[in-house]
Amino acid sequence: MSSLLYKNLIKPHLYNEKIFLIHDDDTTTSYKDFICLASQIAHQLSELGLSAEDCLIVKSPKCKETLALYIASILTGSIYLPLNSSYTPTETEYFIKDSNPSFVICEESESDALKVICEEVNAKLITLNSDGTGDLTKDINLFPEYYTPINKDSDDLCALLYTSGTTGKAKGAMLTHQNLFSNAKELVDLWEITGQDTLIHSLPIFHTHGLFVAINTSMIAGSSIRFIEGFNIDYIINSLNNSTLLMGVPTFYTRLLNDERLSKELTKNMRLFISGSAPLLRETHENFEKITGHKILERYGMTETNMNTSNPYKEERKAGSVGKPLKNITVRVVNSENEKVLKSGEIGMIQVKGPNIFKGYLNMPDKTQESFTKDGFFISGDLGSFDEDGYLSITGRNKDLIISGGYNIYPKEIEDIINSFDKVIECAVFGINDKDLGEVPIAAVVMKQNENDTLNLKGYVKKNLAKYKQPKEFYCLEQLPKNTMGKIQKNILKEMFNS
Ligand code: MCA
Ligand code: AMP
Repeated sequence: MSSLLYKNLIKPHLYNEKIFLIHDDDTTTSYKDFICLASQIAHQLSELGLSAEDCLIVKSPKCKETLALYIASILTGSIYLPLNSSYTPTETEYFIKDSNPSFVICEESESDALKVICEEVNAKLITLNSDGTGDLTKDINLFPEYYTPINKDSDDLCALLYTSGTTGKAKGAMLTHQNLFSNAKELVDLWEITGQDTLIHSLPIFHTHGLFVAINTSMIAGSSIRFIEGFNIDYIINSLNNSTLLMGVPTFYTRLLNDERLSKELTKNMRLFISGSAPLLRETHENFEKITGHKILERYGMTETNMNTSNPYKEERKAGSVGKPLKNITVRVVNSENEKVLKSGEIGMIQVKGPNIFKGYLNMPDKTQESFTKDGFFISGDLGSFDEDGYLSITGRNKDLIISGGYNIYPKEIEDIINSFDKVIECAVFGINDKDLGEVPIAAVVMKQNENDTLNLKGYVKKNLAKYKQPKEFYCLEQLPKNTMGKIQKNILKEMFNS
């Protein structure tokens, strides 16, 4: 019995002495030792009262122990909820109250701020710091190194990942063992990932990309991972020689292209460069090929669906396209008004169906229902078209979303914060082009008479929002452009500020 993820990610490695993680300081952790650590953490949390079906919030920094919490969650049958470690306490409060966890793991420096919130929902707060110290690991060696896994059906929940809709209110996407396993297995087969691979892992591990795409595929294939804390260009450049795989957002590739050390020679041992989470410019694709000889493989996914399409490994990888639907996944482009399936070349709404699609949004049956068509397709909110060879291109979005360096930013959430500042009448947050991050958010603000107080406004925003969501600039305007219905015209603002 056990679970699909246990059988495929954990069990094969119980006695595997092979290197799993290569750390920044070049020390290593074997698969066997990593799973022992995860098992000890599972024992520790079970002893403290974690049960199968409980929600486990993990907001600790990227380190071996944080990753082991994911595996401990699979062992204990709990529901793993990773959170961006840079969220402010105000942002975190919403997730804690909405998901009602029994445990919250955070850095020591945050525990005072989160304590009161955890008490309100009766969640236990445990600390874990970036160097692996904290209450979680203090006496970890006292616990047994084997944990008998809890049985789970394929359709049981395994993880809860928050993502926002057009309303700006974050919704917990419920993901099952089947969703995660089927998708990762398909990617392993398609991208031909094996035990010979070494992946450069420089993404955060609280999103689909860095956690499920990167970690699940590596563990299924038995690959090694260079587990880097953040995007460290020197470390990455130095790793290219003795690695085979890189998974990144487009910013990784534009930053690599800006580095004079990037060359054919440096990347000759690399097998595959993969990009996703945000649009990869055709120009980046082409320049990368010119300098390295490698064609970046672009794929397309969402939190609710994992990966939907990918360019092929062996056949043509097209610049500007996110490739073809994965095996067993149906992707169609429809006319949003009459639901008619469109022909190649015609642009419409992208809809997806398959074993990868999530179970629904936590405690939001209406939102869940609205997100599916009558015949069971998930409505992505992305616009695109197929070409004659069956390759999909994303041409736009039907949702007010800014993607900055691969992080999704929902303007409504930022506008709500700015509008709650007492000197603001109204505002509009929108994305402008940025060479490094693709897009960055900026704000156009109408202040009350004679109250041009952007300095205090910035401080207020800083206190309430994670760094990546904070507008890079605040512009005070006398009024915002509006249409006859009174709706703010963000397209005009974008034109005004996109120099
Ligand atoms: C950092 N900053 C940002 C971002 N990252 N601002 C806006 N957007 C960002 N993404 C801020 C920093 O706080 C800093 O502010 C300044 O910008 C420059 O920081 P820098 O050190 O250059 O940035 P970094 O730390 O190197 O980070 C850039 C990054 C990072 C490596 C691109 O953002 C990143 O890892 N992005 C990946 C996100 C991801 O994993 N997305 C997958 C989502 P200051 O200078 O003022 O201090 S999953 C998904 O989308 C779907 C399902 C899918 O298909 O994969
Ligand atoms: P998330 O909120 O993290 O689930 O973000 C999913 C969204 O990221 C998708 O709906 C797309 O809008 C966008 N996205 C992901 N991959 C790509 C890609 N390769 N090209 C363009 N947009 C992408």
